[in-house]
Amino acid sequence: MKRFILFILLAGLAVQSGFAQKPEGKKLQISDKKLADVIYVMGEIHPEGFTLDLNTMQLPLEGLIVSYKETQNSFSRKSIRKVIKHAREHDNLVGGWYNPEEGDYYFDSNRSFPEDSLAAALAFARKNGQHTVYSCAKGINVKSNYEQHDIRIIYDCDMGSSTDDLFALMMLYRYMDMKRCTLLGVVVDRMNRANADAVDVMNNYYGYPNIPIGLEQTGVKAPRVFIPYHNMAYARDIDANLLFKRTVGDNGTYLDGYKLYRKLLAEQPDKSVTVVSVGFVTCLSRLLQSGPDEFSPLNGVDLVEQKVKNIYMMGGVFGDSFEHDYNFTAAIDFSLKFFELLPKDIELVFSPGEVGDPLYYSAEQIINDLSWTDVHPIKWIYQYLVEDKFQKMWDPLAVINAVEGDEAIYQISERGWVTLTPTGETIFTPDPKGNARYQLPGDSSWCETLLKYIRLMAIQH
Ligand SMILES: [Ca+2]
Repeated sequence: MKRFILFILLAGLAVQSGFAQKPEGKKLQISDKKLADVIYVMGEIHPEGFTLDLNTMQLPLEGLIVSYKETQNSFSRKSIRKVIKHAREHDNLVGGWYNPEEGDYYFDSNRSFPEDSLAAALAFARKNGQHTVYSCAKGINVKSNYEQHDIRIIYDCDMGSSTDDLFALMMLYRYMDMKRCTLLGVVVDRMNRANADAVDVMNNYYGYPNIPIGLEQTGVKAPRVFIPYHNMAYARDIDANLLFKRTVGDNGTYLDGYKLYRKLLAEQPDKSVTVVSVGFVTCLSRLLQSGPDEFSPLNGVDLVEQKVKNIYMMGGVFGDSFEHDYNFTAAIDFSLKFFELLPKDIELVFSPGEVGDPLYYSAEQIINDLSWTDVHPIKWIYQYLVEDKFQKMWDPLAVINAVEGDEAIYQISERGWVTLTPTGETIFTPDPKGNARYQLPGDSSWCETLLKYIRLMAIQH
């Protein structure tokens, strides 16, 4: 019925304003009263929210939509005229949504930013006291209402094999752009200088050239490599010039991974550091086994206990899957020590493989999303090293969880304790006092939304 009413209203408008034969570039002349009727019915048809372009009377297919503060709290039909007035004086965009808790419709005047200008859209949203930015192209909301410099992250990855480590790192830079976290440092737990050099490339490419990098010196011997992109840092163009800038360069050195942990942790306030571990736990294990040094008089266990708040880990098998976890089993001796020594009051949230398994980011999508530039470290991999493949987005799920929190996006298990067996099984024992929880797999629409979110981040530049 409501759709029918809207059709009548729009048909009336079309006749009245020559909508059907609108000459290019000519704006519609619609009375505000008629327009208010249309907008109110739009609200009823799209209780989840809508945006209407008053120039074209179309719903925009692209753009990051943010509401203006001036039309905040414009609810119910009587407020629409004021909203229209503001929109006409500004961007000619009107939005609306239904608030079921208050049983009323809200309307606002909106501004649109290009889809690849998320940081600018979020800054505008904060300035205007708005909680979310809506991406028309992706159909998802991005939270915007706060800055979180106090989320201090150390990112610990096995760079140099699967590309999800790169995408997770890309997410962290984007979150930094959005002022949602502070990346204290990157620990590379897969041995080989080239893997740390790849992080140096990423730091520079994304505008954070001075984020410290540590590199595992005595970790897993010759682990399996899925995509051999470790030579990315040395890629050259046809004139033999290096493609990517670096800070550390060929002559610089990297601290041993656990040493960088010690240095960074010693500098931070107590119980303030979040570790995102998406590779082997070799550096974490060596950190826990370390003694006092030039950075801290504390031993590793005490230093971690004092400084670390929580750890988000890509790993573990808790659900229906019988496949053994890769990250823990590939470095089983280190992993067993890690589980043995980790102080019991440090919060652990696992992101099991099965949660990220359905998030396929195809090579074609990746190249397409990075079409804003010719030269890009991740794009280079898909242009020259792999063809016609996809990457499952496991690692970004730990990053998103660490930055966005435990409730907003994920379904998380009850509390319990996790123990690791010598064959690499992760055993979960429920206990309300336990320090561990794990992400539960989402349905297909959840997976789609998460992949869209990662892709929205990838197009930012
Ligand atoms: Ca990884």
